[in-house]
Amino acid sequence: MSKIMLVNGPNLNTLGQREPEIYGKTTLQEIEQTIQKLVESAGHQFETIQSNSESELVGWIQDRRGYDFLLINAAAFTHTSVALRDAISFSDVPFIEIHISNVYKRESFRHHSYLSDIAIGVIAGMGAKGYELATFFALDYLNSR
Ligand code: CA2
Repeated sequence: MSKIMLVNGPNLNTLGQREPEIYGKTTLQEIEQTIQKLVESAGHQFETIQSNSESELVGWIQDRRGYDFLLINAAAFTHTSVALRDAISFSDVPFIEIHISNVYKRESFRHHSYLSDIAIGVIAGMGAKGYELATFFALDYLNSR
């Protein structure tokens, strides 16, 4: 049995409430429930966190030992946080970077990510479905280890 962690960064707790033309209408709770079902029905363990605090996310990634795969939408911290990059890098856990919107169609400051070059892969622009696609990849990856 493997352990898959879903991590969501700042403001994603308000998903579904504002800017539905960019982020859709699905709430974070709905996303978490969908991913939990996918992971648990494949026989793996699931844990999730959302935080608006960079320090809390770094601490959480440092403290949780024994997880096998990370699914992360670091939201705005994707474009700003060397600290989050270092924490993920030191944890040495394979991960997929997820973005609901297509960041490359948006402002240029969203085009750079501190995570992409150390991720297994990146999913962007597929809405909330991107979380499911990343989970299918993670399950396949863990099964073929
Ligand atoms: O597209 C994504 O998933 C992002 O990671 C979302 C971040 C943004 O800073 C990244 O560039 C791309 C923003 C998350 C804000 O969440 C909201 C939720 C509801 C309404 C408005 C924003």
